[in-house]
Amino acid sequence: GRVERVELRRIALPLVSPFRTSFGVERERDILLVRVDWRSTDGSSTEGWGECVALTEPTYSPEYVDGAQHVITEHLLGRLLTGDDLHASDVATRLATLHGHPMAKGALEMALLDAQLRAAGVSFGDHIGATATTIPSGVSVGIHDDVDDLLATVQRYVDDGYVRIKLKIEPGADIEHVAAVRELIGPDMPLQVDANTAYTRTDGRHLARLDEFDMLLIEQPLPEHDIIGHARLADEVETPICLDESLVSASGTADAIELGACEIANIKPGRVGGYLEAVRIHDLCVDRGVPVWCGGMLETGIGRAANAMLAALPGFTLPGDISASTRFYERDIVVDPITITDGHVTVPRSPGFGFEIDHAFLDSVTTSTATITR
Ligand code: OSB
Ligand code: MG
Repeated sequence: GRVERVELRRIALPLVSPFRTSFGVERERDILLVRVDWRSTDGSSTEGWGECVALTEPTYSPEYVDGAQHVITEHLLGRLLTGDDLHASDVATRLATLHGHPMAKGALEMALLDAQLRAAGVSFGDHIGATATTIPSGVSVGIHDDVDDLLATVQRYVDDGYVRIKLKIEPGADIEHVAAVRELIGPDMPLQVDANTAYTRTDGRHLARLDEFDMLLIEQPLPEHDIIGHARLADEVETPICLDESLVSASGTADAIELGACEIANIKPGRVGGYLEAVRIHDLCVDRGVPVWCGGMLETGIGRAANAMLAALPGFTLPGDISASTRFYERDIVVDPITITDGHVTVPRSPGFGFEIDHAFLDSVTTSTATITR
């Protein structure tokens, strides 16, 4: 089959409340969506959608949404709009001589996968052998200046039914915040923290003070390239060290595990170049006995549905950051947004990534549309 037409759509979705991490504050999500029209060899045409998880600024990783759109338009698409036999599983290989840009590449692969799986009438979950029908839902809680405000926010999420709390932390907003939240939620509720690279190698003793709060993991305490630093921290701190930003490929993940830097893995498809590489990382982590969970990037219903299918693989033994769409957005661009019931998300089952676009609402939040035809 071949890609006949690609639409790059930018949308703006206001967040229900500001989301603060150690790298900045998000108030509105500026998202790039990719729509492909894929024509199979039998002549039928199917539309597929991908979501690029790049943020507005290069704060989480080097990618940012304008840059992603530029590299897709000027460098990536040309390599996909040629020939008559393009399959989603070829996208990474076709783009391999272009360095970096995993989020941009992943969005293209996702759109193609969605189209081809819809054409075949197969869900992505079935395609990869995912088995769970529901998955436990965790929530990522931004940094709050005021501990009482933080406790009020956490209490709301507990009341909503979330089964695991993840607190964003940074130096100055860590030990006291974790202690207060642990006290609020009690000893049995799963709790973890995410530093988004805010600490340094010399913070081992400080971070070891978190051990008494019996948390699942500490996510990405050190800068992304500091694998050895994370390995040393894993020796100094009892709480398992989990990597997010550091893991950008399957081979790099295998190396980080071998070096003792990655006791738990956060898998984010966009960060690693797409859902197919995400499955490979899942498989190698299962092979090495490393628990995995699915991270999030404030996705719309497109990415949320896809993440839910991925997280239904058997190696995803820890609750992920797949919360209800209403955690971030008043209204979603899909017809049947992700919700939580008894703390769980129902895994979509329909073909492709299992969402349906709410076209009228999508149009109303669209800020620009560009079309590329071959
Ligand atoms: O580090 O996991 C992260 C959001 C944007 C960028 C990085 C991260 C996050 C989150 C939110 O923690 C996860 C979500 O989508 O719920
Ligand atoms: Mg993280």
